[in-house]
Amino acid sequence: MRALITGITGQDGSYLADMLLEKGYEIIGMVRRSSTESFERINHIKDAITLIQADLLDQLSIVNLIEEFRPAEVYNLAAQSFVPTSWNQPVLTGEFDAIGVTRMLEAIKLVDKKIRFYQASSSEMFGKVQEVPQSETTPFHPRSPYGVAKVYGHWITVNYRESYNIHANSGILFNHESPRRGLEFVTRKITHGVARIKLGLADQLALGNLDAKRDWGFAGDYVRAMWLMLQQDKPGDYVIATGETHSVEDFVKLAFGHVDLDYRQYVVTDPRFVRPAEVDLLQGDASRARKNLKWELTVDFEQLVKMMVDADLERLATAVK
Ligand code: NAP
Ligand code: F7E
Repeated sequence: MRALITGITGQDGSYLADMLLEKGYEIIGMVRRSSTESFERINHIKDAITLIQADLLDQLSIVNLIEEFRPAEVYNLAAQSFVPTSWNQPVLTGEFDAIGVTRMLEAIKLVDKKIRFYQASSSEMFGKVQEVPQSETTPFHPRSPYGVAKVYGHWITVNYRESYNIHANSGILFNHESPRRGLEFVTRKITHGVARIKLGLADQLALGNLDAKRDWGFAGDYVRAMWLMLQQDKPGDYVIATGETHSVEDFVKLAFGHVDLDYRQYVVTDPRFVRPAEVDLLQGDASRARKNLKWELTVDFEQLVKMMVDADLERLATAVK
């Protein structure tokens, strides 16, 4: 089996590549051209995979890539994925996260409609939530240009499934984290901050809204759900979530507590990290995935927080030696 992964240098792409390699897949990774290559998350597997340059903005580069390698499965994980950036670069976010999905689907339609497709949709589509918990039938009300673009990506995936009978799947994934999470996202910002404070490298951590609630899971569990969707006879839409919700403050408390520190002595709030429109509460209902995909979690909230703090402590301790 051959799989194409866009966004292979990102958090999810790297975990998905690890898992598919273990299953014996041949992996083609799509990377965009950059003057400095940063393959930190896939350095450990780079000799086992094939990296090819193409870009979500360039239709022909995607068609050529799919035509040359004829993958059986395409996982479209590439995106501008940081919500605050989407207010500063709304047009580019739309190009990548909305129209980019159409470019991927058009390439599949042109080359081979039998190729199975996974689209990385997001709980940010629920935004100002219309019900709690959120499931596949909950109406969308996105609160950022990122969320709006992802709604387009979701519906164009559904549309190519219905119009051309393509095995096109939309995974509506709630927040998922890991030691490979980008440093700007709140979980990693916290665990990296905790490690720096514990090692005496910093004495403060500036955050935005501590009251926001998220349904946080482990990225390794979530990439397994992506693969499971593409193994089903029928394509579909699936919410992937833990079903639990916790505030940013809960995460902070647990992370500092893990290294015996009282967060109230270190955390300050900074209006620069507050968003123009917030998503206050996310909590997913993954019953369909558990039933149809037999998908299960292996890491709970507390284990996730501790895993991330320990990994940052180890990384920083090695770096300062
Ligand atoms: P990430 O770490 O930010 O990775 C994003 C990836 O997209 C990187 O490999 C990046 O490449 C690539 N990329 C961005 N623009 C591109 C372009 N124009 N052409 C080609 N590649 C491009 O994101 P992630 O957390 O792994 O998330 C993976 C996907 O799931 C994203 O679509 C995200 O929106 C979605 N999602 C994430 C979560 C979550 O909680 N993590 C939840 C729901 C949905 P560079 O290395 O070159 O920047
Ligand atoms: O923010 C609050 C912030 O940036 C979570 C992406 O993977 O998940 C992610 O989007 C919450 C928000 O993730 C800071 O206001 C407080 O309420 O970690 P985040 P996100 O915006 O939920 C979804 C599912 C995706 O699809 C996205 O691609 O934390 N918060 N203080 C802060 N957030 C950040 N980043 N920094 C702070 O200092």
